[in-house]
Amino acid sequence: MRKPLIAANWKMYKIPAEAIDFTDAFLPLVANQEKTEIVLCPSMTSLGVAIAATKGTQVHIGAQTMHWLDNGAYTGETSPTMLNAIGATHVLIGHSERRQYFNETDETVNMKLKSALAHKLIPIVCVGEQKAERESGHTNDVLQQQLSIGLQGIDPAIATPLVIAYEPVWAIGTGLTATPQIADDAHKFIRAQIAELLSPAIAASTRILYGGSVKPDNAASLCCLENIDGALVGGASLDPISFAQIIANSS
Ligand code: G2H
Repeated sequence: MRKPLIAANWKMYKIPAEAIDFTDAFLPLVANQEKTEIVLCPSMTSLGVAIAATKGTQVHIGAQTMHWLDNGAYTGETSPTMLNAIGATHVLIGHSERRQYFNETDETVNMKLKSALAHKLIPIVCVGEQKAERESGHTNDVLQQQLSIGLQGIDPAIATPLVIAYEPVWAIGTGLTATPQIADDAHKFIRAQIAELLSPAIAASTRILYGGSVKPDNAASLCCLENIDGALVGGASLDPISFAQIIANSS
């Protein structure tokens, strides 16, 4: 049985005071929500206040990225040990905006994933095809490549916390959403790849989230499908009421 997971990706929004305003409004709305794992991924400067504000609640805090090394001369980077030290529990890896604007590759995704698992951070690895790749019929090739490199050399013995987010790039922040059928087909393909690359048991327990213009009114139709175990939500997670509605509508 896979516990549904709904994660908020706040991207480069919300200063610490705004993060606190959010948690003040949001926590009472999800106080009785036991069925879903809820994760907020604020920017680095709001991680600390979000962790303090959610302490003792069932809401977890994750980072939007991290370096794979524990420390070193890497100006501007944040390490897994730093995330551990402040109490972050999850981390997004390889979001398409990181791949597009910050040169992240399947190889760096792989190094980050290994590091996150070794540091007991729950990794949410993002994959997904561009519009042209879908239109030319190459969606599965792209997913296969992202996963085979991204998951290369992962020890199945420590891979159980792995979470994958399928985010078709053409649906991110565009208002376009994959139809439930498109999303479920992609998730099914991803699960089959995980079975091949890691093991059938890990494939069966891995949560695969959908991301890309998830809103309160489309959450139910996406999240109720067999292979969809939750959502990674960008724009609609910035408002506490809308994000709480997505969680309620998905369960
Ligand atoms: C995809 C998603 C969250 P949005 O980037 O990761 O954002 O819901 O705004 O499309």
